[in-house]
Amino acid sequence: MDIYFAGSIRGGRSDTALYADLIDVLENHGTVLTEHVGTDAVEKKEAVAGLTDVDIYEQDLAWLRQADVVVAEVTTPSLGVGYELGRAVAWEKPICCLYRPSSEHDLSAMIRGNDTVDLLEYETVAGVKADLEAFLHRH
Ligand code: 6IA
Repeated sequence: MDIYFAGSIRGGRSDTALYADLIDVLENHGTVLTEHVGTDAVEKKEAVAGLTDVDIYEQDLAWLRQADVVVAEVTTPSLGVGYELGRAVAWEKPICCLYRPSSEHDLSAMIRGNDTVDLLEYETVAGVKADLEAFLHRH
């Protein structure tokens, strides 16, 4: 199973360690196409590799098209994640969004209001692991 994991990059990197832990869970169930989202200093590494924004956009869209499922951590609001989710909805990909209600950010109505998106509200990776795995097993 090819899994597209989406999480904030330029929207803010305060949840990077959490993304890495979620990616570890997902990797037990398939191939995570977007491991870099949980990597520290992703922006610096990609700048060093000479990747332009056009390269990143085209590669990410190709991976999103290829993915069997999309999992997004949406607590830190991100334009890029919102864009990816809109494209994934249009392509009728199974989508699971993970959101931490204790955060200072209220979840967008564009996510909460879409009943084709599975929304898991959680506080810890250990606490959401079983529900996340159940989502993966359904698809
Ligand atoms: O708007 P954001 O940057 O927060 O968007 C984050 C989302 O867009 C993630 O789910 C990624 O899939 C995608 N994305 C945004 N930026 C990148 C990126 N590097 N590399 C890979 N995926 C990205 C940007 C750094 C640049 C200085 C080379």
